[in-house]
Amino acid sequence: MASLSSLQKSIILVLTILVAGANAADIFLTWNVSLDTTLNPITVQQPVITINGRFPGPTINATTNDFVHVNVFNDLDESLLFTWNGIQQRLNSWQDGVSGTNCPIQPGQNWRYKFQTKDQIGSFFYFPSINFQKAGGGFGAIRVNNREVIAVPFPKPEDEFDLLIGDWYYDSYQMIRSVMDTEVVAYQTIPDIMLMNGKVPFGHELTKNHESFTVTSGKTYRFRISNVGTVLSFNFRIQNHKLVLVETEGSYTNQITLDSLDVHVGQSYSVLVTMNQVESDYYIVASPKLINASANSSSLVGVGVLHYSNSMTKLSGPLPSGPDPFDLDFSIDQAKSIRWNLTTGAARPNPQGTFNVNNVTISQTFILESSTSQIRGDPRYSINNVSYRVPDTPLKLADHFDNGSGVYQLDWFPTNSANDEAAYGVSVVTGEHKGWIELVFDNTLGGFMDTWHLDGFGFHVVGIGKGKWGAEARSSYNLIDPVVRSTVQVYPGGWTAVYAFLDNPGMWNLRSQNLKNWYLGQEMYIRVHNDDPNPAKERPPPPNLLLCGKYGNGGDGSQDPVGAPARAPSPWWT
Ligand SMILES: *C1O[C@H](CO)[C@@H](O)[C@H](O)[C@H]1NC(C)=O
Ligand SMILES: *[C@@H]1O[C@H](CO)[C@@H](O)[C@H](O)[C@H]1NC(C)=O
Ligand SMILES: *[C@@H]1O[C@H](CO)[C@@H](O)[C@H](O)[C@H]1NC(C)=O
Ligand SMILES: *[C@@H]1O[C@H](CO)[C@@H](O)[C@H](O)[C@H]1NC(C)=O
Ligand SMILES: *[C@@H]1O[C@H](CO)[C@@H](O)[C@H](O)[C@H]1NC(C)=O
Ligand SMILES: *[C@@H]1O[C@H](CO)[C@@H](O)[C@H](O)[C@H]1NC(C)=O
Ligand SMILES: *[C@@H]1O[C@H](CO)[C@@H](O)[C@H](O)[C@H]1NC(C)=O
Ligand SMILES: *[C@@H]1O[C@H](CO)[C@@H](O)[C@H](O)[C@H]1NC(C)=O
Repeated sequence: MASLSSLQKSIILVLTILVAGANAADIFLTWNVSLDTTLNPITVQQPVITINGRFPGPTINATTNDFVHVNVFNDLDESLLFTWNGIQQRLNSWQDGVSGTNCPIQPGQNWRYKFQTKDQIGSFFYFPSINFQKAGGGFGAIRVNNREVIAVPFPKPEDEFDLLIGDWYYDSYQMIRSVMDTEVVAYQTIPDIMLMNGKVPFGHELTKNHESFTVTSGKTYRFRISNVGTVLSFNFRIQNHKLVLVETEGSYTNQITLDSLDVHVGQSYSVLVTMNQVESDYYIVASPKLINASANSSSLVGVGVLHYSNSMTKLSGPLPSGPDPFDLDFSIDQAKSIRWNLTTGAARPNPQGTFNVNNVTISQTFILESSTSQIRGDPRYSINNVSYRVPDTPLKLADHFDNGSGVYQLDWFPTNSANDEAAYGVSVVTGEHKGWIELVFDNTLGGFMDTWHLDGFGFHVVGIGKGKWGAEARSSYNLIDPVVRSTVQVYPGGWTAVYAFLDNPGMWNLRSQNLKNWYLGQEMYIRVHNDDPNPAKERPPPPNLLLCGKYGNGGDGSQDPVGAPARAPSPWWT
């Protein structure tokens, strides 16, 4: 057979992709979301948010470009929204499910999301975005698989496991929320326990069941690990086994072999683990960072079991030790070693490196400092001394009907330095459509990790450093192969810089993934607007658009039966 010319090959490739594109599937899901008071993941009685009776909720298993329809029935006694952490909602912030884009789904009501996993692959998770509900459950994994026609840069694993790990409180999320809503001191308690897929640590005194994975000797498995917690970063490791890092939040990474991996709140990673040890049981450990949790006394160390199918051994002995939890250099060095694999394809066959940043023109720079502040006596979290106040009317709705008028004032927020006075604000700033933005995050929160997330886009993580950021730091940026991800950590007293390409018109939430910080105001919105409908046209509102606030039945949003405020009114709003 004659060999094909490169033109013929290109034509075949294009046709194959067109055919594959036509195969995008529709995935229909119905979720009953309710409060379960009998599940009690730890023997303490507490309400847990379940989806179809499950905690964590069901995995969404999609492929690039699929349409996911999720019909959410809210059986809670309060309003609810889900957000799809890392799913970029191309041209469609209407489906993003945060307080600035959607009216909350009222108790007893349902609402159908329809979103596309457009041009994406990778590991993500979803969670309830309002009312501090994430601390009560309601989260679950999202997988976006490669289309058949696009090679995955490693052999097909024997199986894949979702592993959602996060800190958890013995107090109910409602109790913590009410403390934050009504008291003049912020709820200070650190979480009580680390759960793996909703299960307590192996051997824990509050033993219900622990998490366990059964594997076959000699095979390789993919673990999709997410930090679904509220505040604690953790170090993940498997006794005697190496982790081969392959993916993070939609990007294939350089494949590096690790003994352990730090995962910060809101982040997701895929690692490959080969079962090359003697038939036995092994510990799977997630130990918190920046906390003194001695390996075998603290509930804050998540412990699961890796069980070889022919193992007859019962697990005993000390947990495998990890890095010093206070050793930030270890963590920073590891973070810097995670690079984009420039030669592999992802959602499209083009190498990821086709989209590199080494020669881009930056059109905007925001320098964003996270801090705590007292505003009118209330403890709040801020960005540049401004604490976000959630308006009754979603920004996106106000934008659509009235160009934002009456709900927010565009570009009032100081994007380059802290306001000289601590203030509340509805912070919405312009992001230049099709411009590259440089976002610099400074963490002045004291001894706490912070993590940041922007809906709608990926972060090209160009720099991580100690101390306060200054323009000279730019010379240290990695512009060759920065990894692209949706959530980035910022070390205590340090900075992180990212680039993002604002090619996705919409109203996009920029937030701390640390739940308390977020709930108490550490968020803002970037409005990317495109006057020219060509070539990228933002989608019109969906036919089932919910109305609330200014546009609800009440008209002025004060006490609106259709759409209540996204959060319970609290004293400092008046
Ligand atoms: C666990 O506790 C025991 C007894 O207190 C101690 O001997 C052991 O070193 C501890 N193991 C770890 C990993 O800290
Ligand atoms: C959801 O609830 C409805 C009404 O109670 C019930 O008919 C349906 O079977 C439930 N669906 C699932 C998946 O649990
Ligand atoms: C997820 O979807 C892929 C592609 O359709 C399929 O091959 C795989 O078996 C699914 N996995 C699960 C656990 O359903
Ligand atoms: C952790 O323990 C070490 C040694 O006991 C101590 O020096 C340090 O202050 C502790 N840190 C915290 C945050 O408790
Ligand atoms: C990058 O991906 C390619 C497959 O596209 C693979 O062969 C190569 O080993 C990967 N490189 C690294 C450093 O992981
Ligand atoms: C970088 O940009 C400049 C100006 O736009 C251009 O002249 C040059 O060819 C670019 N270099 C590369 C390597 O793309
Ligand atoms: C909408 O608001 C923006 C920013 O406030 C302003 O520049 C623009 O002129 C307004 N457009 C209309 C149609 O009022
Ligand atoms: C934030 O505001 C407070 C007063 O409300 C002020 O004391 C403080 O200096 C401000 N922070 C910065 C970094 O300007």
